[in-house]
Amino acid sequence: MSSEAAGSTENQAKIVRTTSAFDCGGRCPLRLKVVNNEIVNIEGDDAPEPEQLRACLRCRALRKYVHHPDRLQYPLKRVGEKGKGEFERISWDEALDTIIEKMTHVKETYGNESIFMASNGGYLGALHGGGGLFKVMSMFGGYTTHYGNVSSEGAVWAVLTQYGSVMVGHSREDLLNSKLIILWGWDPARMISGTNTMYHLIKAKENGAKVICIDPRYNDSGSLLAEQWIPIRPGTDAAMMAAMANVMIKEVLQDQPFLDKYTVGFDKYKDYVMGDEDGVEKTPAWAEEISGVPAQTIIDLAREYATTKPATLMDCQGPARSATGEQYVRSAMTLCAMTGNVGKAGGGAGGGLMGIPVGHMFRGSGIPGMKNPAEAGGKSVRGTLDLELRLQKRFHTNKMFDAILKGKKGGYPADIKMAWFVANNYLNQLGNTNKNAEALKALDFMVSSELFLTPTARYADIILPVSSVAEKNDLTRPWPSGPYYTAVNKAIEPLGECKSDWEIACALADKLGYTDFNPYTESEWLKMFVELNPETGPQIKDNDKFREEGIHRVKLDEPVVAFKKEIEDPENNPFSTPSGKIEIFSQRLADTNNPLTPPIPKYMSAKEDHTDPLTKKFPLQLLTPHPRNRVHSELYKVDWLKETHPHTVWINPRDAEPRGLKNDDEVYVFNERGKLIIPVFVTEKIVHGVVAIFEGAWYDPDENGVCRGGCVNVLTLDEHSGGGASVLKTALVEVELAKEGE
Ligand SMILES: Nc1nc2c(c(=O)[nH]1)N[C@H]1C(S)=C(S)[C@@H](COP(=O)(O)OP(=O)(O)OC[C@H]3O[C@@H](n4cnc5c(=O)[nH]c(N)nc54)[C@H](O)[C@@H]3O)O[C@H]1N2
Ligand SMILES: Nc1nc2c(c(=O)[nH]1)N[C@H]1C(S)=C(S)[C@@H](COP(=O)(O)OP(=O)(O)OC[C@H]3O[C@@H](n4cnc5c(=O)[nH]c(N)nc54)[C@H](O)[C@@H]3O)O[C@H]1N2
Ligand SMILES: [Mo]
Repeated sequence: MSSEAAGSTENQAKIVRTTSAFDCGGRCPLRLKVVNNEIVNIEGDDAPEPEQLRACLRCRALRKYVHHPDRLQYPLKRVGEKGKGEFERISWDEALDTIIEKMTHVKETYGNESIFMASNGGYLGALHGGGGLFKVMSMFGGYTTHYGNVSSEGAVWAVLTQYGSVMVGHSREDLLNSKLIILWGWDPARMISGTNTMYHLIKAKENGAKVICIDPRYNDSGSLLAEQWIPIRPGTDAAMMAAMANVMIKEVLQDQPFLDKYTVGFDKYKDYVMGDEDGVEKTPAWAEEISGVPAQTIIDLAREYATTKPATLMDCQGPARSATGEQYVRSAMTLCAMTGNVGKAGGGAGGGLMGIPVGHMFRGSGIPGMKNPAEAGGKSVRGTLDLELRLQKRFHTNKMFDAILKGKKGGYPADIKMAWFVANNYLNQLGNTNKNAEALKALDFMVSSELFLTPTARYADIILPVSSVAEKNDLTRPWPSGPYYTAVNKAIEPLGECKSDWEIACALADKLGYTDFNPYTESEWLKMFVELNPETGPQIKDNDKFREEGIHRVKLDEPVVAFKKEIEDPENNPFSTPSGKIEIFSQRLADTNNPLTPPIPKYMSAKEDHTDPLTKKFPLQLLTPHPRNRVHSELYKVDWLKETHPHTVWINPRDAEPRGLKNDDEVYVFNERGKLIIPVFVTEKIVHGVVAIFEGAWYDPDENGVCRGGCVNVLTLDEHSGGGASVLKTALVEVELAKEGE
């Protein structure tokens, strides 16, 4: 722990240099001022430009989260109906004994596969996160879990198809080398995407780069940086991209030598784009009809992108979290190759993930894991693009509640009796929340490890209170770009009887008699993680200094450029695909013969997009962006943050007027899955035919089933795309004025 004396008038005041561990797009270095076990003030990084990593509004409000009066401080058992929120304090012994009794009963009666473990990114530390608990459960004989990164599976699947690698990003200072930056469904002013990203985007703009924003919403980054906003109908990007390819091919603007040397299958994409494959040429006029983007705008952008070198097309994960999301990412990567921008400084490979292989290693470098015995057997999933193989022992993440409800009869690999939710609020955060609530009611036994009584935790039989990031020492990681490493330093003693997930795992292991579960102290573990990690080991020579400062900045000799060596020296550095090249056509996909995952990228329509006949009943497409003032549903309780960004539904005046809606009216937003009530924000910042509600507001159903909290997932689908993306951005809704008295 780091502490500096801070003046004699404030008794025992200390400054702790640390960071957060949220599942956020950044990682802010913080200085917490602590008096009498209370954080009284927060300041950000004090490094000079250009290294300074300026803290965001969420981290600046951290003390209101840590010390929130609603923080859970003691183990609880449910005494009322599921979901009603009536709980009674119990001891840790009673809580853990009850859990062990139920685990043992399920194991003996139904088998280990009937225990479901759900974990996500609520806490991204290396030691104190949920990993330890998963190890205990493996030692206990195993469990069923879920597959598919809820954030980015569409993008992950797409990059593995085309590049064979997830490291598709450039370090952010390379933006200064770009002449044209296309923000295609990417809004880093809000979702951050690396704490230093906006700084470098602003510098790039000052440096003369032109910035263009393509998004159904005039988003925060677009309004700050862009010279042009191109509004687009959701789910139609692959059509616009195919039309851009059409223009480039017709005007011979593509970088043919690059395509010949580094890619396979461009001819097949060309056949699709020129209409030789299916008789439909993918012209700008064709794409205008689908996407709503004027043909001339598409032509102009195609010419500009093909002739301005170097240029970077920054696609992201959001539009990929949709019914055909991987097609958007694959099409974007194809344009990056057609313009010869892959592997070049100031260029970009697309691929939506933006990670660089620096500052990446602390998550998952934690406790040595153990194979889950309940997943033994089955066909190998290594290197496969066939989702079915990945789901032979697991549930798809966005299907976990359907699987709990339907079990083996519904075609899932297990019948679940008991579930443990660790560091997630999935009832609220996955598609189709009303159905999710039914699934939680159907469980025989449920545990939640939480800091707050979240909508998910309200259904638990036992709740275990978890310490916050200010109450432990750990290592965390910047998300996704670095280049730096961060240490979490303990600022205050745990509130009440809170324990970290790791401490809970140790206590459980102890009661189960696994005596060798935790052979090291906290500081030994953390030191080992740094030393044994092949990346940090050689970098961080002085662990004490690193912990004291809470950060180690990596000095790069030159900006990191994805696939630089593959492009500069292809003979010695093939791409990690079967062909060793960028696979615009994928034989692996051709072999799976799945119409949802064609071997070349294509525009495809989908259920609940703008072409669905259901639009007659529910005519508006629903966007669900990530909230500026929260991390998903975390920080929801913090009043300071609530004030910065009132929860509303965005609607275009052309859609508001015929419905008789004006600003601040309370409206219902609904479809066949659910209904919520929310004030309306009438704005031209969203395209006609589309509405937006930020995800993460807490589910709060009234007696009529109307969600008073405005949780957008009462409206979304619990489905996945062909490549495994959670379909959280494709849904149709209607909006109407809420009736008086309701
Ligand atoms: N403040 C804040 N930052 C966060 C998070 C948070 O909750 N709050 N969450 C973090 C996490 S876990 C993740 S995964 C990332 C997510 O980051 P993203 O996935 O990038 O974020 P989203 O808000 O889902 O979507 C980005 C943008 O895509 C636009 N969009 C939606 N559909 C389409 C489409 O069909 N076409 C086009 N062109 N654009 C479309 C949206 O309007 C939005 O502006 O953010 C991280 N950062
Ligand atoms: N409609 C729609 N839905 C979405 C998205 C979208 O774009 N649209 N985005 C999706 C994405 S990208 C993501 S990543 C998911 C996020 O889904 P979740 O991970 O379920 O969302 P969070 O709200 O971050 O929930 C994290 C929970 O962990 C708790 N927590 C914090 N620290 C700890 C800890 O140390 N231990 C334990 N046990 N708990 C802790 C917090 O209190 C919080 O309740 O949401 C998805 N949901
Ligand atoms: Mo995410």
